[in-house]
Amino acid sequence: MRNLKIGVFENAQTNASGTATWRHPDSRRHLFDTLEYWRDLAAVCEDAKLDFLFLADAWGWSEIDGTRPAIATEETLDLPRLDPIVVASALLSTTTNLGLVMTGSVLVEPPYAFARRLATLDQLSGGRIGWNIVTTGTADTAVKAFGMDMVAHDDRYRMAEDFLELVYKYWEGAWEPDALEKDKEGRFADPAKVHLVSHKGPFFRSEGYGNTARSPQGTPVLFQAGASPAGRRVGGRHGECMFVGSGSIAQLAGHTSSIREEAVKAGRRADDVKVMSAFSCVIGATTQDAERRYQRILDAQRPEVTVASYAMFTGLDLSSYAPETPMAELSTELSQTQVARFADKTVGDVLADWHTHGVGARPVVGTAEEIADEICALADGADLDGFLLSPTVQPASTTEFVESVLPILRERGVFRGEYTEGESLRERLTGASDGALPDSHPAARFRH
Ligand code: FMN
Repeated sequence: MRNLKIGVFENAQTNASGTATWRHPDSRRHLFDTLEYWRDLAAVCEDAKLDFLFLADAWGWSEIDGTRPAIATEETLDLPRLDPIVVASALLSTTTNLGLVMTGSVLVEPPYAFARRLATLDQLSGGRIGWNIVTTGTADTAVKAFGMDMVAHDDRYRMAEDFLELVYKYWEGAWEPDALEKDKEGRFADPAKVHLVSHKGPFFRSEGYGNTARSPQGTPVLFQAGASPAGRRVGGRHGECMFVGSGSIAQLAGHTSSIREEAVKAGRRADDVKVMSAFSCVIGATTQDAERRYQRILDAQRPEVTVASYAMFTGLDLSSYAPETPMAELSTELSQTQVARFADKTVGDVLADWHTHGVGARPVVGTAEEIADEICALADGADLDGFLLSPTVQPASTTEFVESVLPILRERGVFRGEYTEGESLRERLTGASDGALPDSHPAARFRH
């Protein structure tokens, strides 16, 4: 019997993932810039005993031939957004068990400062923090904003390896877990348990003491979602939870086994990596009612977003190609996944329906029972550890899922009724016996 992990995908912005559903009457996403939106959503997730709320992120924007298209602003495809780390910190005091997972970019974040910010969150949350390691979608525009040169796709993954080694040294090695004594009759901390860190890598250098002492988990739970060969290698070596896009049982089974193979190649166990698939659904009282509700979501969107939206993820202007051009002829230094997944399609095919799904797939549309069946079939057929619920209209999609699908999953014994698996996010997600990374993880070698 599976014990599914379930998180909710969000972005601290109005639209995400290439679709633009913000005009839908039930959407409250335009209120993403209010604390109430996040507090209420986090409360729904925590009351439902979900594993975590995930805050995705990007730094750049949509650009075609060096110009930001007007429709990107009119339909708020990319900007404005809020900083997910700050949003997460605002939720620390409104939640007690819910995991808070956020994207952080190895391309633009300074690793020493980033290590301190995540350790602070992990400390104050009592070990509920996860980090989604990204090389950054929209890297082409983000680098301009940061005054940097563009870094090629696979070099960004080499940067990731270097960044990770540096932050591991601080999180795992700078302060031993029992360094703080806080003894007013004796001393505050034991100098023998505080270590100087030195790192000279191909991209990053640092020499110093940890600005923060060891937090409950040391290293926050490591999430990763890179799907290219370079991305999967980094994920197999470092990821504890891998996000994969949605797809058929056969597609997902292929992703899951290739991720587990990468983990084994890196000297870890196949199940050291938990695989969670993005999952989107539209629920109705009957199948026909669900189809009608899905059509209303589609009708709320302007298909004209497609060119700007696709360019945001890939830097490619599909309107500049003949519609019959095979997608297999295109290449990008941005998200290679968003080109490779259409290898059997033409530019015209993608132009015709990208706006209906964006980086995701068509949602599963049906009754709560049908959706629960699909979740169980996908988990069993593709060896998945869980799902990242990717809502179409927020917060309604999350509330409907929690109220109608979750009780069925509980009845079938595949989802928890209470938070019982330990205090930290790592214990809950990976079954670890305490909050620390296992000794088989590459970060463990930096411990004293
Ligand atoms: N990329 C980002 O830049 N920021 C994110 O927040 C982010 N979240 C993701 C969440 C999920 C569920 C998935 C499947 C992917 C996400 N990605 C995000 C994209 C991946 O990290 C990765 O950049 C993308 O799959 C392209 O990888 P590739 O170039 O290795 O193919």
